[in-house]
Amino acid sequence: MDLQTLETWIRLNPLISGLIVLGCFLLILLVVILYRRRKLKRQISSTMTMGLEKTHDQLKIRLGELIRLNRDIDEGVYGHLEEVLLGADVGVKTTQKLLRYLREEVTSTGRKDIHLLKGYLRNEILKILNAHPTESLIPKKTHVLMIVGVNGVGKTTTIGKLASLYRNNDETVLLAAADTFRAGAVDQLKVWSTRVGAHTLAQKDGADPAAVAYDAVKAGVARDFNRVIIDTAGRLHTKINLMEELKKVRRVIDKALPGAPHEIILVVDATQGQNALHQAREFHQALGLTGIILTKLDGTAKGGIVVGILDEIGVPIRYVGLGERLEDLKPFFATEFVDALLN
Ligand SMILES: Nc1nc2c(ncn2[C@@H]2O[C@H](COP(=O)(O)OP(=O)(O)OP(=O)(O)O)[C@@H](O)[C@H]2O)c(=O)[nH]1
Ligand SMILES: [Mg+2]
Repeated sequence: MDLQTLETWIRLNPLISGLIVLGCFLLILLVVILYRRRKLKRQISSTMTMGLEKTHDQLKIRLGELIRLNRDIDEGVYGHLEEVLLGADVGVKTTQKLLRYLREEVTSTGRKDIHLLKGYLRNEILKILNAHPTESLIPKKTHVLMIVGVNGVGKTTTIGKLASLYRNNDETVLLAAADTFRAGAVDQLKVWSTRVGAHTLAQKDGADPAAVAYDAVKAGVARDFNRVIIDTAGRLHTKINLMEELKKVRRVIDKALPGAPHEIILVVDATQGQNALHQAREFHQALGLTGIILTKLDGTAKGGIVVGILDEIGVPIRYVGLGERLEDLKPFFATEFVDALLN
């Protein structure tokens, strides 16, 4: 068909040609959406896989040794597996639970082939992780997050990364420098703030942290910010009790905006192993955490701590830190985590 005939045909059949154009447009749109979704999924997976490389490699070696023995799953295998899980810092209690689940599954299926071990383990870990799902939160108009944790775990860095995620979502973000104890903490937060296009509210070093938090929340509401993120100190003068101070900050935030903070998130350093678990327990008892962020998973072969913390504390893990770059904070998805660990 030459161009002229096509023109005549289109003129005579406007409805059909319109529908064909619309169909082509929808098809292209669908292809673009699917491509972008795949790309996003791949990006998330690869950072997760890279960040968990040390734990993954360690598990691969240890489980590989076990599988090469080519025997049935028996008491000896359970014993070896216990060592492997404890070595990955899953923790005593959760390791016992995993072994119990495993025994139950092997008995109920009657299938003891050692080559099924990884698949079984995947199921049991997912059972534990899915017992405390991370529900997606609907943010409040001015959503206030209070970030807590002992010194050096990565609070301020994580706040910078979180702010970046929100900014990428076109949200306005105010960072409150309520760590007034450590010299340089305010400047560190300001650097992050500038880098990601957020705003900062700070007073001078040594100011009352609760007063900074109060002012920030009031300013956040008055200026219609979508997010207010409060950075806090991880250590105070020995005379002052950290938990009491943080409770005071929380009370004062509630006075500035009733119902806030909407999230109290604990940051823990995964390289600290069982110590991270103790911290999570202590902070949860004192403050009632709504979420946990585990940082520095890239720096440890003991990423099993994620499973132990979620199982023992029962507070959802919101994000994991997988490196020092801005894009190295990833939302936590159980299946993706287990796949990065075992595949
Ligand atoms: N490898 C790696 N390093 C991280 C990660 N998160 C934070 N860090 C590093 O941890 C160090 C401490 O981070 P900060 O954000 O200053 O920790 P903080 O909890 O605010 O420390 P204080 O303010 O002293 O209580 C920095 O060198 C960060 O770059 C991570 O996920 N992976
Ligand atoms: Mg800090």
